[in-house]
Amino acid sequence: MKLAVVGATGMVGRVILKVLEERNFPVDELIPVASERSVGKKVEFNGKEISIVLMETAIKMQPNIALFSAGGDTSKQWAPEFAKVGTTVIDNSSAWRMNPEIPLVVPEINADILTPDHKIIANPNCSTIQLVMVLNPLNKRYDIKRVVVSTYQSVTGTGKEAVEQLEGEINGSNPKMKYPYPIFKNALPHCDVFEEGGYTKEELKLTRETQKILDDRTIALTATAIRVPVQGGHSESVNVEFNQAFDESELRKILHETPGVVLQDNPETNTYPMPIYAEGKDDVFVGRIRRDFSQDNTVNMWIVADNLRKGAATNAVQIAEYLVQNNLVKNFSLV
Ligand code: 2RA
Repeated sequence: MKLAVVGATGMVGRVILKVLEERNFPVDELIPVASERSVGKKVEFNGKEISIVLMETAIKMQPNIALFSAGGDTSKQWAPEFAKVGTTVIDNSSAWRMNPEIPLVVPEINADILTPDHKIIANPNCSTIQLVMVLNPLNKRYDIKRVVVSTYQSVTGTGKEAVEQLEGEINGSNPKMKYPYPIFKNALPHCDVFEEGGYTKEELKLTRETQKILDDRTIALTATAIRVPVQGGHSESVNVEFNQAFDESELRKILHETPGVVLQDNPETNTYPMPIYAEGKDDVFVGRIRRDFSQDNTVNMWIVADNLRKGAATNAVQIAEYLVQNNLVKNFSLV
């Protein structure tokens, strides 16, 4: 398998390489791709130093799969060029997610929609992935009517410069500002850019992507996305109203039995999900489960996941694994 990682030197790109190694993904030839300024640099993969190449070179090498994490503009321009040579692209940007022709996939939920004809596959937004991993089994059992979600998002979601701003503010080194305001000792009600109706793009992604992934436009969802001075992962306070009554112990059992979801919920022992615990793991952690006494058929939950792993790199690699395991990759078969 020839596999390209586009954006190999970025935060998510580096985690993709790590996850590919951890999961022994069947890579015979890794093709790390980055911008002009990274040409000549090398990345380490499976104990080898591999030179970074430019996009044009990578396309000529005709990779079977290309994992993109290089921003929407790069993906818009180059994903179709890879597709033309038969590469299957799994893209982590928002560029293709709402295109009706492009599948938006969380493997545990809807990988079965994938066919060999899908040459560009969209990886959902990190805050969406952890949310739908929990909503999906509950929607199937109790039919979700409405979701109200407030996110508390890690600076790693913005990237290296945001992490450097936080670290700089903590050690008092007067860092370059990535955010419009200090993030240390602060909370910014502003993730991504503001769009119509006073919502940010991040908040609209949660609504639109959730409905597409669950294939259920009847779900009403409103979100408020907040940036907080946290490194290890995104946290979400979620209020879910169902169209029918639910049994709390059954709801817990459903989540406990959902692959990729881990219940962490015992107030007596202060057991609940936290980013410092979720960091570096691939599961989605859920706790603080409690009936909303202010409204019938409604439950409150707290959901935490490492936004660079299950929220990005691991989900993308799991999509690639599904393609390989189901012989959906052109000119490649495991047997
Ligand atoms: C963020 N979800 O956290 C967005 C993109 N990674 O900023």
